[in-house]
Amino acid sequence: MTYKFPENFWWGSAASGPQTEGAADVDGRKPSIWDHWYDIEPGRFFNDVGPTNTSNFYYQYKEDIALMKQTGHNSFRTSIQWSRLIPDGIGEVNPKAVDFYNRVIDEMLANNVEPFMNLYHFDMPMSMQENGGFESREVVDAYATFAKTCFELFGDRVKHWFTFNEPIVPVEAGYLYDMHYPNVVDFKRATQVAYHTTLAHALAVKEFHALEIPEGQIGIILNLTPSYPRSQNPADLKAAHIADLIFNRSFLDPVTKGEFPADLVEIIREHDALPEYTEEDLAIIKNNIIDILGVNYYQPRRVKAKEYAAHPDAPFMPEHLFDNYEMPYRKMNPYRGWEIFERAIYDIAINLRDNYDNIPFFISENGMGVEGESRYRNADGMIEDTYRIDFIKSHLKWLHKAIEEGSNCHGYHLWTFMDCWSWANAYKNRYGLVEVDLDNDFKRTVKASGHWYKELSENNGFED
Ligand code: BGP
Repeated sequence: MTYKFPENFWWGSAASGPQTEGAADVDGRKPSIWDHWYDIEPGRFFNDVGPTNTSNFYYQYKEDIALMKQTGHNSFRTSIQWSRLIPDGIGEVNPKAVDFYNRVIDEMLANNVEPFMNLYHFDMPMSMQENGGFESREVVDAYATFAKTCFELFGDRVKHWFTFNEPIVPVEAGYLYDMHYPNVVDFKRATQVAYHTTLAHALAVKEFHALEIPEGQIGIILNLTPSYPRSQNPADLKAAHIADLIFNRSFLDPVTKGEFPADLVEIIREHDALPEYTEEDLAIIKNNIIDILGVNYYQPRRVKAKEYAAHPDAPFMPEHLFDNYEMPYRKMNPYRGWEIFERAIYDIAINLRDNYDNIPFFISENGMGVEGESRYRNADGMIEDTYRIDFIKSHLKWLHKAIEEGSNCHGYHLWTFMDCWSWANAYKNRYGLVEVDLDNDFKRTVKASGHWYKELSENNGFED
């Protein structure tokens, strides 16, 4: 069968500044929370590999953009590092950073790779974290100023902007589950960070729309992970509904409809965790909704009713209201420990069609991280990652079906273009269309998936 996608479909990939640029301490950049955390707790990172050098994009961007073209990209997302552009978080703009991002953007445009720019990918400048991070209302304003600075500097050439990548992740990883710095475990502080992130987003949208950039669009990138109930038993359905409210609709509703779901607010109130807010700020959220949505999808969430009550002395967690559920015989990516469930991409698209006014969206991340890929190297030195090609195809089939049924999807970006540094997992799992050899001066080699991706993009689809 032939799977053809709509005209001008975006084929490309996503990455982020902190995961690819390297050059962490040159040309005026100052530390983000990642540099600081690595300094104080290097053992928290796989094989003790930190964020200082990542994949050397800062120096090799020209070669990389040529490889983007070679692998069929018509678009590519990365992020501007706040800690590079405004090293102290507020105040002076770093001219060397402006020069670097200008060169990257111009090189992409010269190669017909459209730049999609994100403004925050888990990377709070350390100076801002010291002022309270997103618990602080002042840091919210500092972020809005940073966003406005970016639109003014680069908005003449960058048309697709995103305020945050997966804003729920710093909330859950940094303020609930002890997975990211600042390793706080506190539901109330987590809701304050989530609320302030939504407000920071809305202020950036407001600044963007005020500038009236021709053909400009602004959005946010959310990891929408459907919550599937174990069964149709009302207790399981309720558990899934709660998980959906906390992990999806907490951001999806305010950014598309301007309001937080009433039953989510109720849950937060019941657990005495309402954030501090003002009516003026709620009005900013209400009046500044997005033009386009990016959807990251990796794995489904499966949920069942709670089996046992939580320990009365344990800090409150969302999981006190539901249990995660392991479906028997689920298909797994064992390296990342994530279930592979392709149909969810269709369910997300149909949910956006039916419950979110069919908002324009694209798949902004989807991908498969695999450990030890060099064992798949062939005699010519190329990694034959057929599992990655199969993974992409099987997701695209479901996306295609959703588009045929009227969902408003404009593109597909893989995570990621070249192997990159993945936070605490460092270089454990590789996701790239292009291999990066860390033992050989960051040498780049296109994988089988990279060659296949070019055909996919040229044909605007594939046969299977
Ligand atoms: C997403 C992030 C990316 C990337 C990806 C892969 O959640 O937006 O930055 O890291 O996941 O996941 P991981 O790095 O955890 O393997």
